[in-house]
Amino acid sequence: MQDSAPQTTYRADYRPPAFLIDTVELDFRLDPAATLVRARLAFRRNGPGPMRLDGQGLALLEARIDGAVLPEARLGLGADGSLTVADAPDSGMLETLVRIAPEKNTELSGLYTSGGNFYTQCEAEGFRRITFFPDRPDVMSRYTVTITADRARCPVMLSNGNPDGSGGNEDGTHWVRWIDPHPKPSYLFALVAGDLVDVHESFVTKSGRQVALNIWVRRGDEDRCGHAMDSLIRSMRWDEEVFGLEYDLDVFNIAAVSDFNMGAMENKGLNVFNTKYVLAKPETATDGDYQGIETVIAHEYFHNWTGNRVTCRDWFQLSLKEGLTVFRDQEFSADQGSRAVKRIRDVRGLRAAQFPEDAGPMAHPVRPDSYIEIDNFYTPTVYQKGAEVVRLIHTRIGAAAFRRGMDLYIARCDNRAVTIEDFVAAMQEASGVDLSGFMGWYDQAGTPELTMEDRYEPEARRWVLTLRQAVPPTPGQPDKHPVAIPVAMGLLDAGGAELPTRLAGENEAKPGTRLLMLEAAEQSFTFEDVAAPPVPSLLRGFSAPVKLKGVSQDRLRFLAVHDTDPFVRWESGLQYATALMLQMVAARQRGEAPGFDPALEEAVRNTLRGAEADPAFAAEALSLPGEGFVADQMEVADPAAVHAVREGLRREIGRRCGDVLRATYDALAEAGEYRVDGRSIGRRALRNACLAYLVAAGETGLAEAQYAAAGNMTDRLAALSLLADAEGPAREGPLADFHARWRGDDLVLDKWFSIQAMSSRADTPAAIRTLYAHPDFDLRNPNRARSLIGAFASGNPLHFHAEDGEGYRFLADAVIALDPINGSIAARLVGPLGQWRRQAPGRAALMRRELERVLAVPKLSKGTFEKASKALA
Ligand code: B3K
Ligand code: ZN
Repeated sequence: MQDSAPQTTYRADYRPPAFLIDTVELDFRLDPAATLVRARLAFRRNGPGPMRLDGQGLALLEARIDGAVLPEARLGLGADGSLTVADAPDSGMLETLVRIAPEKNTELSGLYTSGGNFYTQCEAEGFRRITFFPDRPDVMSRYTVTITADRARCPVMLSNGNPDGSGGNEDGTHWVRWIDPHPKPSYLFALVAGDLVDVHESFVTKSGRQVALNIWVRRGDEDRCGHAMDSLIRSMRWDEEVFGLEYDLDVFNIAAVSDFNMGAMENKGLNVFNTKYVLAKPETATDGDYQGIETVIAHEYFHNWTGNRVTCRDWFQLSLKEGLTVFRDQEFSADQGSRAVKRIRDVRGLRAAQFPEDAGPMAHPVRPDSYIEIDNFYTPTVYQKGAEVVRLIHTRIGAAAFRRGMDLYIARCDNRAVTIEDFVAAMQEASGVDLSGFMGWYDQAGTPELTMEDRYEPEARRWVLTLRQAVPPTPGQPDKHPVAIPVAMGLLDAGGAELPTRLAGENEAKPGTRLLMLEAAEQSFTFEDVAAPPVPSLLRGFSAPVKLKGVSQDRLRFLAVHDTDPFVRWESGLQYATALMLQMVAARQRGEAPGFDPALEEAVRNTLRGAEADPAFAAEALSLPGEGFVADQMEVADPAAVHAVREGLRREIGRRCGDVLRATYDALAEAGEYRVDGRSIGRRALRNACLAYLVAAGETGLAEAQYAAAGNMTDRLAALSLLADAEGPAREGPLADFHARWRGDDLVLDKWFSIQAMSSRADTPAAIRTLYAHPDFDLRNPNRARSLIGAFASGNPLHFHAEDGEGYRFLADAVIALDPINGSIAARLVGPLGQWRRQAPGRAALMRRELERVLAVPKLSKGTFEKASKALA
């Protein structure tokens, strides 16, 4: 239980800061146990109110204004760690000296040590753990940073901006100075120091600026930086070409660290990355890892303009930078390879994480109204749904107007901390399109449901489509209003050919996909000159993040084969299979043995026949809907039944299509040099999809052989994850081999933990406990904690939802142990217990009990308190 109820912050309470800080001079004397931080802040009054500086866990040694020591009577230290200075003048220089202990910082927020080196993480509110400061994004300042440390311990010392001198001292220390010419909020401050080596390149911007690119890693990791560097260079070029945005400093540094709470951080000129999103070579990284690196490198780089140069007024506007930057990294990746496959993967991710969030206890708008702990709002809703909303605007106004809107947004908002309204206003002005109907997407939580109905009028040769929308109620938002939904669509004739379309009132028919705008709760669209009943293809490219209802199984089957839009082809197959699986689950629950739908066999054969053209697409089309996705469609989830049905289908497909699966598997055997390009990745994905079906049908030996022969991590891991479900030596041998081979490599060892955590074997609940006690398990390392606890709770619905509640108990035990070490990670991991409303009463009661047990812990972190209490509410 909390000592006092944590405070809620409301968006409506925003007030401009009482003081601005124009320049910041920071002076660090680094020491793991006792680092001294001297700060000189040039302040200036901006509005009413006292001078209040945020702080957390800082030992204040000295405070002066304009050189004069401030007596204790003028210094108010708040219970939250903040500092209030009484009778501050309207402008002046505030100087403080504080002491902090980086080596004791297990939260990994503020300044901390990892492997003996120093790193910072300041977003959202970590800078206050380094020095006293108005730690809010609307205070933008120019920073000069001087770092002094032992020369042997910290040969490399980095901060934001450009280097501005260095030198030695007689006591064995040395110093460096960094000046960042661009004003920035405190959350973008960074410092990295230690024994690091760099991999470097240079880049010439389109206007001719020479930029030194460095990736800083620990000695020995230099051979794993090539893909990150290549991705960085491609991102820099792409942003110039597509958005006209150029890099604005002389150096761009990336430092990789293995203890890191998230993926990466976009600090100005000094990105700090989780090693997971930097280090890769074929033997250690999967194709998925390579793609993750490309995405995250691009994302952080793109923040330089969307986030850093133009930043957020307050944290409620977080999606202003995150949604827009995810949209930009999605577009970048789409341009690197297959746009359709990229879209499919993004939609898969959205449905796996964001749709459930939007339907659960933590549902919140893309722009939330309140929070207890802002760290809890770095969510799939703010990121992925936020990107979808930017995409809606892009779809509505078109690429050219969107680019004009971006130009206007940046010109107008450069070096400012702004709001989502500023972004939408720029798009509206540049396009001349009224975008007010899109604001509901930012302010309402919940996934809209779109229902379709149609009728054909033969005499009038007319086809009428009626679309209805409804946004379900979410916590704190019982009533919703309609939003603007762009529906990209087309019509097919009975033979599958695309028809030109003419809406009533239009003069001539248009070929191909067109955009319908649904802006009311219900709207009908009348199409003229339609010779025969057409088959509609709706939401092409997933033109809006909604749930589409009312499409018959017959139409889905037809669209899965014939639609001209690859997304709808994939989607129709997925929806068809989902409906089928739900029927099979229902049959099973009635005690009937569900039959096999021959359409699935036909679909698999059909997919494999055309696979050569786009193997990555074929791999997507082959994979059955995930267990979580199917369970999400049920009123009351039944994870065990869903698992049984899905496994049964996989086995049956493997048996019936064994001939073509095997032929494809053999034909795709890697020949020649291993490559990480789109086509090679697609071929491996397809081959491993075939392998999974073949193993489901009993061909375990194939996976054993692949494991033993694999020359790259993608194939090795694909085989191992199948073997992890097997019985006896087929499993134990490879798992032991994998551990022995990679025990010195943290990122690879994470995979070893995850694979076992996600196994469907009956002994997994016991195995989880054993792994938790394994000498290689370390709760303090976020990647390791996620690799076991997160992989189990989010990636193993069968065992997480075990009837006896053991899965829930394990998660709660882990969260309780982790909370005092790293509350931010504990809060992230507790989430799955919030799904209790959709479980049967017995399981729901067990889940609630574990949430109550978490909440009863003394001194629970704010973040875990918020997640657990909202989950129970
Ligand atoms: N902006 C950071 C995320 C910070 C998370 C703080 N809890 C990474 C990103 O979105 O690019
Ligand atoms: Zn981001």
